[in-house]
Amino acid sequence: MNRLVVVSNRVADLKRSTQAGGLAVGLADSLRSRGGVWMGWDGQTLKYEEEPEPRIQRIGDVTQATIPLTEQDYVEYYLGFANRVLWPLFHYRLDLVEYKTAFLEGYRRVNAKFANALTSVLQPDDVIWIHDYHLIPLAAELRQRGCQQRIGFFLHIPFPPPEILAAVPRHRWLVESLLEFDVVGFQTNTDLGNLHHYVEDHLGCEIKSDGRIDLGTREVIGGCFPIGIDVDSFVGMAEQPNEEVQIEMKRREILGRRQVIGVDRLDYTKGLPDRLRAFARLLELYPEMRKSVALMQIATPTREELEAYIDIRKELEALSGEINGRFADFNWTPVRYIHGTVPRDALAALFRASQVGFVTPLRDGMNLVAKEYVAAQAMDDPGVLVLSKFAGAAEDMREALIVNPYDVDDMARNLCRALTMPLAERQDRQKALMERIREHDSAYWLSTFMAALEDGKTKETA
Ligand code: GDG
Repeated sequence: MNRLVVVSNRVADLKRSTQAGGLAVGLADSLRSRGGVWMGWDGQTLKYEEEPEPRIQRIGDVTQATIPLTEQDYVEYYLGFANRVLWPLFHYRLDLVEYKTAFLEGYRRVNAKFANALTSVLQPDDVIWIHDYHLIPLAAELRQRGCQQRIGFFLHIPFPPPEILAAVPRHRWLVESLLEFDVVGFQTNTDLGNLHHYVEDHLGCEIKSDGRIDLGTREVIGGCFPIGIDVDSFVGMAEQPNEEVQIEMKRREILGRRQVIGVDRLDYTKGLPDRLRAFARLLELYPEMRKSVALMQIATPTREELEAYIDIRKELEALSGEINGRFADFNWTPVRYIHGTVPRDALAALFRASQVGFVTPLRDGMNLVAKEYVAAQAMDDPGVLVLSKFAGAAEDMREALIVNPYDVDDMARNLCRALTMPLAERQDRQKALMERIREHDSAYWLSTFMAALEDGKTKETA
């Protein structure tokens, strides 16, 4: 087996249990199982003239190699091109894109730094797996430095249709950079289809029947590799007694109250304002639900330096206050809005103690929370997943109640359906969903991507 070298913007803290964010969670599960090297930015900004050598640290079977960035890199590459251009663009939010040439320059500069650092760590038989939108030009940078190893790329977020992508300057350069990889992986068939449409329409390339993109001189494997979770480990966590959550659950049982739960990074793509409005609409449309159900929304702080994130935070605080002001009673608070981070085992216990998992992003690559909610349920008395049709997870998790996250009434009706669903139907849906998340778990994600990267095998040729 070749040594696996993973590269992503940040490396996860493998010793911490409060790590939020899908890439960190998904990759940590996979790398722990296979071992290898993980390279990324260490989160620090320093002043330096000469690029420092990567810092090497060994944790179990994983060697982490990290580099610092400068303040200018942070502003132009991370806050700028990655999070003011690519993140909104790839989530179909052209209204939030703020393109600047300096951002693009910062993006290219940091990718060159990553390539320099990586070159010092690489061995001839390594396979390299690069992650996410921060590092699209990295394969081209590595090839310029003589790197001959196989290089794969996985996009954790959606890939937009050509009509949206073509609105940003240098879109052709971006896609051509993507095609420098040997394998380009997406979460869903929709995302893969969007790349295929772009290369056909804008580059005139042919797409082969197995999804390979024919560039004339070489072929690129384009594939769909839905990310998953380590199901058994999450089931184990959810089954562990968590005293604080259990006391809280007993109190709710005595009062005959159910809980709807939402857990997200506080991001404008996650559809949080309309989720809260949908919960308020439930209380309006079905007054019998008042005092018998509450919404717990955990919104984990993220990218707090950006205006769009400050705005969404303010909007949510105002909305939850407004809903509570309107509906709360002296002994019932309809919305519990938590702006903070919860340990992973407590999260698992909270999912298990909640009768509905409410996952309504406006657009999401996959959404691991949907899979975690299902993994956490008790099979004899499971809760119900209400899931946005615009989450990548909806392509596979068809037994969830699928909703339109822009339609507040549709979400309210489905919440009511979830809260009143008979036990037998809940069990049937849970069984089917559990089978699906077990089939497409983190080990499957790793092995199918590796088969494509190491052996050139795709689903069609495997
Ligand atoms: C990106 C894509 C794709 C959240 N709050 C806490 C916490 N979390 C954990 C969740 C889950 C992860 O963070 C979030 O993952 P998601 O997949 O839901 O979303 P993104 O962070 O946007 O991830 C996404 C993913 O990458 C993987 O490819 O699915 O579409 O956007 O694991 O449980 N964990 C803890 N405390 C919190 O407060 N411990």
